[in-house]
Amino acid sequence: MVLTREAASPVPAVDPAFRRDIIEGLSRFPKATPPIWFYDKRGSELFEAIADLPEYYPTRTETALLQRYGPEFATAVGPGRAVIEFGAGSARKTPHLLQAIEPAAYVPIDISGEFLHASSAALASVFPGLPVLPLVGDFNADLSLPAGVEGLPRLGFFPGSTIGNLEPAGAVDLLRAMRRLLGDDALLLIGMDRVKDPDRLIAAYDDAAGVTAAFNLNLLARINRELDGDMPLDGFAHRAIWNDEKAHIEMHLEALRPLHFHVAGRRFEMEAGETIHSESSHKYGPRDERLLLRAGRWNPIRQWSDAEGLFSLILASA
Ligand code: AVJ
Repeated sequence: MVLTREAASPVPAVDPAFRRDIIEGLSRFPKATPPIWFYDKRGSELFEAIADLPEYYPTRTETALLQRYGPEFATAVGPGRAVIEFGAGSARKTPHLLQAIEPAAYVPIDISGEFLHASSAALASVFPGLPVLPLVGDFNADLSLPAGVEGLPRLGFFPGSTIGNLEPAGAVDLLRAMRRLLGDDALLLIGMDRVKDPDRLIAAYDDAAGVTAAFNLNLLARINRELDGDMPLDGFAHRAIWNDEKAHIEMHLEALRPLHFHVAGRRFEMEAGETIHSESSHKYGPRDERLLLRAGRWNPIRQWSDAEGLFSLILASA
């Protein structure tokens, strides 16, 4: 029945988890929504544009590390592993890793199916002999790996400091779930963004061109479109603040005047200055990174960083 409806309609069905998370998040005080919902098609495109911004150092720094240390990964990891990438998105960094290590299969996992299938096809054409087995889903929920990787030793690849979106307790839970999913002989290569000068951090999340603001505000456009909302986009402003105590950047959508709006048939009100906390991005120091991994049941074995110490790649074993 669901299949018939989807085939007949060009509009994709609304994810019930999206509705639930947004209604719940707008109903609580302070208002807060999970960052996974940024990534509709437009949101994924805007994130790609963020990655190219002069102020947004993480993508460029991590890509340079992947390019530069390929031979060291190859030695540490060995050939013949199934590479499982969590939150693959456009998978722009992946070719550097795949080129270096001679993998036996590649499984990109992402919540945005449209994006995932396009990037998987592109990658498969660059690596003709490599089985590419994309998996659409939320890696924070329970997943099972495709049959094609059974019996292969795994390398989890979790770049981009995506782990930083989770509160420490959630990050530990996710690392443990990855450990269970990947098995006893697994390795994990994970990118983490370092604690640094707050001005540098704030600039990365509040760029001069306003791309991060557009990314944040796109959540409201998605809510209006998919949840029959009337949130006034001109009633909100993007804010990025550094919370030093929690060592994370916070993104908020701040009401510029008293607002009332509807989402999925419900009415909400906001005072001027009240915010929707839309994302936290945690930053880790060198010892924090290792402690987090060990709490998640992984043993850090190697670590690579740039000369300025902006970003870190860590290899850990199960
Ligand atoms: C994709 C979660 C790593 O936290 O830096 C970028 C998302 N948000 N600019 C990050 C993001 C605003 C990004 N991660």
